[in-house]
Amino acid sequence: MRIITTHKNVDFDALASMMAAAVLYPEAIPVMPNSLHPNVRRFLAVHKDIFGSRSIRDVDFGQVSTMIVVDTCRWDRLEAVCGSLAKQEINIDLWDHHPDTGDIEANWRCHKPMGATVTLLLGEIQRQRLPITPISATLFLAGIYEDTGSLSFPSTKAEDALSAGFLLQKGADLSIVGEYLRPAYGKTQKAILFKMLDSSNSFTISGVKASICKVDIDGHVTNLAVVVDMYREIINADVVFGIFTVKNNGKSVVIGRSREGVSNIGTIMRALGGGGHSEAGSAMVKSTGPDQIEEIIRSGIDNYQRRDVSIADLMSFPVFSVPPDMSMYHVDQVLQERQCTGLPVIDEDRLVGIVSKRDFGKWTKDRDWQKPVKAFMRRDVVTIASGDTVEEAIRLITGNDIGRLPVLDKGRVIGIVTRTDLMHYFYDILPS
Ligand SMILES: [Mn+2]
Repeated sequence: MRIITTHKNVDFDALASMMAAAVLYPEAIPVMPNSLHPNVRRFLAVHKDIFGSRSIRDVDFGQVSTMIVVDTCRWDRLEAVCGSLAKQEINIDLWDHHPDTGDIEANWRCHKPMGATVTLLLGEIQRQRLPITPISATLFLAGIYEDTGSLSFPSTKAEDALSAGFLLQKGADLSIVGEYLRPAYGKTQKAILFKMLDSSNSFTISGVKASICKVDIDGHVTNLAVVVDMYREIINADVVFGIFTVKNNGKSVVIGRSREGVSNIGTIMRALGGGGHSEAGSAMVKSTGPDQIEEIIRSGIDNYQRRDVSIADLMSFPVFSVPPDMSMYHVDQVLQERQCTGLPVIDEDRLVGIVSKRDFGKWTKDRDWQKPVKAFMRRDVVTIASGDTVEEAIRLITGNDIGRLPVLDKGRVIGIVTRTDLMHYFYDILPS
């Protein structure tokens, strides 16, 4: 078995490098360390299905023949269980940009000073002309931006900037990159924050503590979203909006932030021609003045109903299910036919378990294929009610590390919500 792994407390460069390595070594399995940087955890809560990986707990290290190590060159930066490999006769490929030589003795290495490790891997991906998707390009760009401070750190190399250009050509989405990285906060941003605090205007609508700030700005200002985040933290409101109007052309950038489950910023921003999700969103408004924008926002907060988008709007149906006595061989066929990674197990309208591709890894003997699915399914199924919120679904999927939630209505399964459905919601491509 060939595995790809990286350092503990996985950051965006580490995650991006693992996934870029997966492009270069298609037969190797990315293995995720247990500890993740909070930004990466938040990113994977939504993108886990796209960037598939195996948890380090599920790897039999005795079976590893090759390990591709990215973004570190030291054993003590890997999860402790990888240490057993140090004594085994295995082949190691290493990709790293850290200046020290480290103690991992690789059979082959690409180890050079570079702003980000993923830049090294992207060099090879470009050389081999391997295809990458816009979503991968977005992750790779987040890796470069994180480790180079958006190409501003002195460690940045020309290759990092060229790779960033290449990724933008490949469709990398800067708004997603910005959403997940903690961006820079400089003098201009600080001045705007002070203006917001000066003109702070808080009020309560339908029990929600809200604040809308109208601020004039001189021209394009980056990272206004960070300013709005900080403003919300300082004044401790549930919902805040910044309306930033450019003095010479009258255009406004509108940015909204909300505490979880309090409002739906995305709906309000769509009314202004922008977009977003329940907790964050933005719009660029051309022909409406700041006072009128404020009116639209106020009525949007007022109209908000917590069940605006419910699980019933997101779920997939009809639900394909299997009976508990079906053999694993047939279950596997159904999974392949339906092109899904898991199925509920239903016995006469009653949900009795759930089976996922993961469960197929539990046995090694061939005769297990003939055993019924009930011998392998998970019985403690986490479910959600059709009227529940998207936030609740995200909490359940992330908290339980599961890929799908059967949706129940009066005890019957009426749909299923997968991590992919949630991702569509995040990217604002709700089925209408
Ligand atoms: Mn790095």
